[in-house]
Amino acid sequence: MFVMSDWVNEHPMDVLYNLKKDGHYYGLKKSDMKKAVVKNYVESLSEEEQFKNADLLKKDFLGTVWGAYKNGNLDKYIDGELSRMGPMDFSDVGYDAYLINGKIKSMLKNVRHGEKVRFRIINASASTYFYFNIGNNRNFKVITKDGMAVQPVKVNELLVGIAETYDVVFEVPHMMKKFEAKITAQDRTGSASLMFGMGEMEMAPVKIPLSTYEMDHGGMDHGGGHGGGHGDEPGDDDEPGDDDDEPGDDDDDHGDHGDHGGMDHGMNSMGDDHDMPIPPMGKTKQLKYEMLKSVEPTNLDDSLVRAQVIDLELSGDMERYTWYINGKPFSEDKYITIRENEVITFRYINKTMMHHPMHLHGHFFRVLNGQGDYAPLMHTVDVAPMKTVTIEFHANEPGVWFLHCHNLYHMKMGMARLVKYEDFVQTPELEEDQKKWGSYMTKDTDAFWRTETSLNTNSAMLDVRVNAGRYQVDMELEVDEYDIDNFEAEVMFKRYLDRFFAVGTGVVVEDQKVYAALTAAYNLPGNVEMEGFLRNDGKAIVRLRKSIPLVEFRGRPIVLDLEPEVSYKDQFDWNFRTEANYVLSRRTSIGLNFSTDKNGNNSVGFGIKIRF
Ligand SMILES: [Cu+2]
Repeated sequence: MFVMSDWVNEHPMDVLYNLKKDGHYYGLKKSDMKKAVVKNYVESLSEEEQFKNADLLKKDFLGTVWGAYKNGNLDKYIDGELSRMGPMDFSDVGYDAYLINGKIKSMLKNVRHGEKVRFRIINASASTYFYFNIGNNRNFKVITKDGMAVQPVKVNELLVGIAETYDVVFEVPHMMKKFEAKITAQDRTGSASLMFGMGEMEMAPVKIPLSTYEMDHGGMDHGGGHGGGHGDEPGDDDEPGDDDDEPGDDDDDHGDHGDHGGMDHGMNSMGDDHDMPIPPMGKTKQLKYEMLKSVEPTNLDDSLVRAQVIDLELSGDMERYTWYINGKPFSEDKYITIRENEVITFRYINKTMMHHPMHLHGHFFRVLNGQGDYAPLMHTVDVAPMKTVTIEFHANEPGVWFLHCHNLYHMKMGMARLVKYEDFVQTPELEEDQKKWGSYMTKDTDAFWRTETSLNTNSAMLDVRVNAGRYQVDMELEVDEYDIDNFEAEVMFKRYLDRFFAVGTGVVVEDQKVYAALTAAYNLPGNVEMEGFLRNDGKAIVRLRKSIPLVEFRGRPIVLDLEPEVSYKDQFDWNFRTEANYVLSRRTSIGLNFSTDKNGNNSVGFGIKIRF
């Protein structure tokens, strides 16, 4: 048994609270962890290799503009901003450890050379995809997927989605060697190892964390299925390592020859029985769904009625951390109704930059991967970023079945449905259960708050946001020059119509008067927040807000905020505020601010911001 999991030193509900405060809450922690992985790797190299690999230490993991420019990815930063998609995102949570059978490092005893080891790999993590490798990219055979037999296929890497399972068979070569079976979190913030065999150590290659806008050329594209016409998507490159002379090909490594062929550097670091990593070789042959072929035909009877294809578009919103199917969270659209004895086809269309492992209870479904009658059966299918995957199954298990993304934070925040057979009548017990437990399945309408306060030499501010699904209350209080006559306040109650657009109403306090106001907010391409207000005294206000992470300094970003505002009542008026903040931690920033207006009132100050 090879159970993989992720571990965080916080209560999972606190993790969810943190993500609701800010979808990128764990950005700093993940950046620190990636830096540690790179540092350990570089330090383990010989002096000469350290010199050659010094550039690795300059990788940007915070997504700053300067970092993107330095790594040659400025165009990708701009594209990400314009499309409001952001960079490729491998995980939302910063974990403290990754585990195999509950351990970071462990040893599998009594494995002899020449024996076959069958690993039953189960991804039991909350929200982590794992790479699986053995030794120096050695081949192994995949024989089941989700417990269903597939025709053996030889690869040297798996990318295992949450809730996916595989059985793989590894034939231990006749060599005096100990092998590392290694899992690496897809975001490459950490790994875990299980050792087996006897003799000198053969470690798996280290997966160097990718900088924010860097593409993974190791074949991260796992989903595929029926391509969605995104020919230039990352991972579509011709797969490296397809040639037959790759190292570790177990057809020709009986004996002690040829097993290192193709390694270009780092030979000297091999063979030490401690944490000496070897360089990644790029020679990976990762399992793709297209390679999976059922042992038995899985085709469904032609005489069965085929229901209309059901499109399930997967999308989400990192700003308010909500996840949707067809634009709606679970609370707003609970059921997908199907008819017994029909062939049901779901087409998952991923509109996000994340992987979603889509899991259906009560059925094995065919994944239409081009293998015709031998399409493999699964209970969980990975839908890769911006890809489309089609599944079908025979509706022969009347009931109400949960269908959900198995990233548990996505599930909790709405990426779920109930698949209900049309004529199925729930037993009273089931109905009772649903009432009792249903509210635990998803939390997408729960209220979550966040607060930010700033104390500056020239002003004080307090922002409070309470978000509950589509509803949000924003409160902003501000005192300029610590003069109560300058007190300003806005309290707005908003409803988000979609990911980008909200309308609402509220009150505004300005110049010691109180006004009622209507508001509309829209996130413009380029991730510019635009907000308009119409007050009951006829004053119209339009405000823009743009936040730009400029540059990294000692592992922390300096963020520039721009906030121009124009208003009209009898005459045009404008003011402009800008801040540069150095983010010290998740909680605290220090910064400078400058504001100016049409009448030439300038103000400069500095201060501290605290988030909680
Ligand atoms: Cu998901």
